[in-house]
Amino acid sequence: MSTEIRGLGHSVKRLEDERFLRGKGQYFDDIKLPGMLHMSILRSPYAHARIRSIDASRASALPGVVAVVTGELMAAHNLAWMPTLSADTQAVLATDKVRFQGQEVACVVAEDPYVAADALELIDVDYEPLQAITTPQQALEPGAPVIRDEKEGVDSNHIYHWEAGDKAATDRAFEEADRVVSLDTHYPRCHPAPLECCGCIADVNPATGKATVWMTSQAPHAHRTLFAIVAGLPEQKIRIISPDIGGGFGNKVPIYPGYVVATAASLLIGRPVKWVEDRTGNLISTGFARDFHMHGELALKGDRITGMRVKMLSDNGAFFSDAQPSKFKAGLFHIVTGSYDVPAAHIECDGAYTNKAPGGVAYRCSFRVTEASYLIERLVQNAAYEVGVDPAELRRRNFIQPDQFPYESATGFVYDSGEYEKALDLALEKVGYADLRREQAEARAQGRLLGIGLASFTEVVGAGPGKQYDIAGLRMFDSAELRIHPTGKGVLKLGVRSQGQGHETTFAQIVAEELGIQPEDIEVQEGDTDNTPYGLGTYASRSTPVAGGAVAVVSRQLREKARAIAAHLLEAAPEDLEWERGRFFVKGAPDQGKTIQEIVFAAYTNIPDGMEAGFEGVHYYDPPNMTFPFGTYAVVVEVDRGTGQWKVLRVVAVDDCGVRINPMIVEGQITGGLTEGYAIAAMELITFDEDGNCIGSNLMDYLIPTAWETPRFELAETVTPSPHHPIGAKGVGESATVGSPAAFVNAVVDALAHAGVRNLEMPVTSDKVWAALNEVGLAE
Ligand code: MCN
Ligand code: CUN
Repeated sequence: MSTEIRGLGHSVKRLEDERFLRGKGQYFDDIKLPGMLHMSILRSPYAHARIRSIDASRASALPGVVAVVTGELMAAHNLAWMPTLSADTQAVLATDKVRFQGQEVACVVAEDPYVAADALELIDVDYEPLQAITTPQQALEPGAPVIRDEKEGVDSNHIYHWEAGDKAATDRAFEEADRVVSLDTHYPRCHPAPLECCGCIADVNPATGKATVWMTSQAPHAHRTLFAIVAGLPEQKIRIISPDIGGGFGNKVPIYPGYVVATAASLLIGRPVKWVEDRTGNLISTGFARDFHMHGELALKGDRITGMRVKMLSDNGAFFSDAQPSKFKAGLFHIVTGSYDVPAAHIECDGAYTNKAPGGVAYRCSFRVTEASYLIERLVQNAAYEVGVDPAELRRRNFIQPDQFPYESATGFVYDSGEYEKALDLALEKVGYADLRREQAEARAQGRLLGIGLASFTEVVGAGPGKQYDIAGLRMFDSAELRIHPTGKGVLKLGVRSQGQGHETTFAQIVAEELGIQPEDIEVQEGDTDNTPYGLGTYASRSTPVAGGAVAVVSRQLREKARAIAAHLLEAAPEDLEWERGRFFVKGAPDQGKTIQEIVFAAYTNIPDGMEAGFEGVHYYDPPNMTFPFGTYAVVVEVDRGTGQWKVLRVVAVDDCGVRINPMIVEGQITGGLTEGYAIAAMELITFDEDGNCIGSNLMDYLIPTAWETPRFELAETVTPSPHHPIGAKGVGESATVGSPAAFVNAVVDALAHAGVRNLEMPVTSDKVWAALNEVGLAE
């Protein structure tokens, strides 16, 4: 018993990295099938235009071209439109109009990828350009051209109105307030831009009718069911394989037209069809993120927040395709009261169509928690300036207190656990807050501008519970199937799908914790729908809260079987046995025991009469609640009065995601998330000109940070277990991107706040800071 079992809390090196580091991962583009054809997509150059005609004859005549697929052909198979996860419809290939630049218009299927690309230029589309709408405000003006005029009874661009909270109580709080602090801000449109773009290989076998689709999917099982429903294919004849994925970040949750057309083309032609999206296609047409225009108000009595009011207008692009599992139109945006005990809150949300790519829920979002967290943390800082209390202190005075958990927020969430002050205090201590405030004052006296920004975020991750959260009716549970082979090593199959998060390591560690089998002895398999139990996929940091729960429960069930077998082997009563990790022994006689390996071997060779052979189990876990990770981030910046440039001096990040399975992987998640949060605050932005042309269609215009731009991060932790999760873990995959943008922006605003600056819009570029410096007379 000398080798330590590397269960929870061990920074086990990532088991999957062996193949990745050797360049031996298998991404969909590595797969080459005999007779495989290649598909390319013709995209609309216009943001809004009527299609008068499409002439594909020149393209079809190009040697090597096998087929040109148009909207008309898709319509003949009832596939020109598909349903979205937000109960809207989305064009697969345009028939009547194009509604955003980059929209899919036609596809070429050819023997060779270069021929497929060349043939695109030979497709003649006659467009009649229409006025493009590029903001939701413009979209809702009376008389604005109706983008979705194909929908019966639709005569405006308004998509939804949605409210949460108690309006009357909130109005009362504002009437009784002695101060109201407000902020208007836009969380800009940005893009997850994973290293690997999207794509698929569809292989419909003409003999068996089986459709095997390798695709970049964060949710292969749900996608299989949706394929079955949309295409009318029998579900057992669809196999979705999500192979290794080169980053998802939410970009690979939706079903894209490319997948649908490639599958239809393979079905019609009888040969495999591969579609590889290029970078521009990815940036201009696939799930973008954010684009929320927010107006927030806090009611204050003295230094206490007594009410919150939010009006939000969201830009959903041309199709309402938010891929999120709640019945709430704006996802989980109503977590906007954050870490604070806000007695009354009311939020009103409206969504509008514009001539931009659809999406909105992507990029480490927790389903709009990112926008919510940004708004409350910006507002609280401004409230501190107005009340004249230090921003850290105002937070402290308004936090939900540890004895208030489980805490029901004014908008209806029940927070599971939190110790906000502890995380704040640790961050303040690490960053040396009191000294920094002194330094800031001294620097100011010398004409230098230092800023200190805080964000004490609370997230909500881990959907289900199934009765509250579903995708197209599919309840948000998740599953684990564990099978240990006779030699005591085995396979763990999951319904989720890692895109880089390290599942092959962390989920094996949960088995190690519960059964005492080393992580190296458990192979974790995900992504193949014919080979894994049903699950809803990996997004919104739900894998650990949900699939992680399933792994713990199935392991514990097997441990009970192990007890019965051990009792048989030791000729003892099961209740007389005691468990220590990896071994059952007779109480009071520790040398009389059987290791888990001996017990598993017996499950195949020497079972008691009446017991089923084998050592395997499956569990479908429906969590009783979400988990609510939290933390405090502190950022220190210096602003250059001559240029408006700002430089990050320190970033201290305290995260609490409950019990950490693998601290190294958690730190990796936080480091990546902070990098993305910094990038969103500082440089990442997808904009459009007035004709709806996408500015940011390539990585020269859409700036993502390299190691060079990325600041250094100092990480720390507190551990407040989730009381309802089997191993006390909360999700962590999105926290840093959710929490950190406000900390960065707060820091820059803080540097200028003494001169009255209260807002800077993301991305906070030097020209915006320069303008602010000039406005308040601080420019040099
Ligand atoms: N973990 C842990 N202890 C905890 C919580 C998590 O050790 N208390 C580990 C997990 O076991 C897992 C990783 O940290 O190996 C992330 O876990 P979790 O928070 O459950 O998130 P998911 O696995 O569901 O991943 C989704 C999340 C999301 S929504 C986005 S967006 C994102 C992110 O993960 N996309 C990523 N991180 C990413 N990291 C990489 N490399 N690539 C992406 O596409
Ligand atoms: Cu919204 S990005 Mo993650 O949930 O896949």
